[in-house]
Amino acid sequence: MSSSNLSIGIIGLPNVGKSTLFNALLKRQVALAANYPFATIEPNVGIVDVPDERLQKLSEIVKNEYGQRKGDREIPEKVVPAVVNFYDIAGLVKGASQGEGLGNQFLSHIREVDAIIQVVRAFTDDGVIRAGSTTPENDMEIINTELILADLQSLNKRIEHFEPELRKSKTPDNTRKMELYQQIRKLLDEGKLASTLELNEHDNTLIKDLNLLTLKPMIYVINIDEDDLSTKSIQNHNTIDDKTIYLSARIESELSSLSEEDSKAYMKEIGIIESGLDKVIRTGYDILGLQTFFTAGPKEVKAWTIKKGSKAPQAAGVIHTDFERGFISAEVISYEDLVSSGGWKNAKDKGLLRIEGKNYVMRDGDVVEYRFSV
Ligand SMILES: Nc1nc2c(ncn2[C@@H]2O[C@H](COP(=O)(O)OP(=O)(O)OP(=O)(O)O)[C@@H](O)[C@H]2O)c(=O)[nH]1
Ligand SMILES: [Mg+2]
Repeated sequence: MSSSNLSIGIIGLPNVGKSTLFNALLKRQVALAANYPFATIEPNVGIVDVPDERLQKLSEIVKNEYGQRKGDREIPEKVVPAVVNFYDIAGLVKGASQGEGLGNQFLSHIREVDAIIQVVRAFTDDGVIRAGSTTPENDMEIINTELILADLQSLNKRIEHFEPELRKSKTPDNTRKMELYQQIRKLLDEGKLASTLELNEHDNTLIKDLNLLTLKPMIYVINIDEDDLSTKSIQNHNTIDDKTIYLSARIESELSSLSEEDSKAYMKEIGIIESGLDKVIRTGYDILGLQTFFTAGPKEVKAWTIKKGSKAPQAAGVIHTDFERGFISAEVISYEDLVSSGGWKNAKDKGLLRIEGKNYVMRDGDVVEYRFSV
């Protein structure tokens, strides 16, 4: 899946801290990537590990079962986390949908990503110019309005072209398409994001080619003052709204260049409970509709990424296409069961290892071994 990593674009008004956040993500990656090749595809694209404590635990279990070392090699030889691509997209200004600034170019960059992080400025710094907005709420409105206007343009164009086509070919799908176009246009006209419409899988495939910006999953990162961190991060921790993350991009940037130990001590000092970056990455992974399964052995402990709802053969196909074609069965144990048993041997004795067939729907944290024939 590494060639087709899902990607998250960081968007927002100019000077809100997008690049500061992006660079913090990359710095963190460089600091972590001792045993994993760090890759920047382009200056503004970074591949970032998804933090997952379970990898560490699984490695310990593998060590217990297979021994600490084999010759001069440590076991497991490799630990490979799941990854997500982040894109640092230049600032979007009011009027972008009308070509203001580098409007169309920015919007086309946003079109390429699978999900969006919208950075909103809530820090005060007279030294940093605010581009066209005075409050965080206003920031969000400006950005969302531009996305909505851009989508309205695509949609109006589409409806115009689609009308004659529908007259010629009134299939159920075509009729449904037009219905959806109209419904979404109405929402956008009311200033709402297309993502507020609940769509089933089939509806989604019907309108997929429009590649609407406001249909993409989005989270807000509120870039707050250092002084507000302790209160807000606690509030945030308890909030049910998991689509909003409060952090200070500047502090995250400082933290990401510290050793793990120093970073923890500093976090404690300023009252941060959880790394803002970790939260950004995990939430991003989650809104992309992704989940993780693991393979674990002496050679490699690895987190694999699949869409929620994937079945066992599809998941096998992420490892290798042969695995999907020749799929026979999957030997599955949940991460929790494996940890509580302390290893496969015990788990097997307790009857916790399951053999699952081709209709098994994968669960997050499944530890899997595939049987296949080619
Ligand atoms: N005080 C404070 N300043 C910040 C924070 N985050 C970013 N800045 C400053 O704001 C300025 C702009 O930050 P960038 O990260 O370059 O902003 P950007 O959103 O990438 O801007 P564009 O790429 O121009 O759209 C820089 O001078 C940063 O140092 C923060 O959390 N607190
Ligand atoms: Mg920038």
